[in-house]
Amino acid sequence: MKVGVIDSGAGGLTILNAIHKKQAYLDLLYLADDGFAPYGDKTREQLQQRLEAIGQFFEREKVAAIVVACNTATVAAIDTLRATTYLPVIGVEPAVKPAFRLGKQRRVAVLATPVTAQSYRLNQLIELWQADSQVRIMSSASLAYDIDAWPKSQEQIRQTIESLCEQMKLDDVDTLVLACTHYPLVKSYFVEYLGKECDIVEPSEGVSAQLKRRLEAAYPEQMSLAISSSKLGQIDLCTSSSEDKLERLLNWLCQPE
Ligand code: DGN
Repeated sequence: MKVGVIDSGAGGLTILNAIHKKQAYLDLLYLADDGFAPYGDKTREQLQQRLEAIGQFFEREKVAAIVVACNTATVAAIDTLRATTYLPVIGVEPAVKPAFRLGKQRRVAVLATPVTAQSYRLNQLIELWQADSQVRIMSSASLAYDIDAWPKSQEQIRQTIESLCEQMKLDDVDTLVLACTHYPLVKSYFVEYLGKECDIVEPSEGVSAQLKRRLEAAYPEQMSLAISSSKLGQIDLCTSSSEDKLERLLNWLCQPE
């Protein structure tokens, strides 16, 4: 059974990895839509049209489900994708709930792209779960883009993270929610500046579990056969721009956290 996974660049690989770890029997087709990146500076309408086209691409590729491994695309366009494809669609939800479940009266920073940071969906999630915790939503317009340009942007990434972490330290942040799928790729930088005592949460395992539930509901017999087989699924990567970008994706896929 094949599942399509989409992000604007390398970020969705954090979700793809989590899926492959828990559901190695699935074939995964990853599309890095870097020909249209960054998603963070596109309008809602542009992202809706793009996701509709991507839904058609995955239908032609005969996938069984689509994972939108991108917070920005999820908040801006997942409803359009769901309305225009017959395939089950799974989105990313920022790991706000798990962050607040870590304990009461936390000082939480949620870091996202500007589109996600301003979204009704994120603000609603925070309102629902925050209880006594203090929350600061922070955004970066450039970080996801720079991560896609790694390694030549390494110094820029370091500076951006250092300055974001300085602000978090001033707020005594003890929990950081990475609400862009690109950010876990550079988690070690956040750990370096914030220290190990700051909890850093991200949603990849939750998305993988949600995908499993949706596949079991939609394809019960195929799933039970796939789970009981010892088949190792195949991972295919493609980009909407160039071969050069494909090589960079492979770098991230092969790089330990
Ligand atoms: N990985 C995307 C996200 O989770 O929001 C980044 C989108 C972008 O291209 N800026």
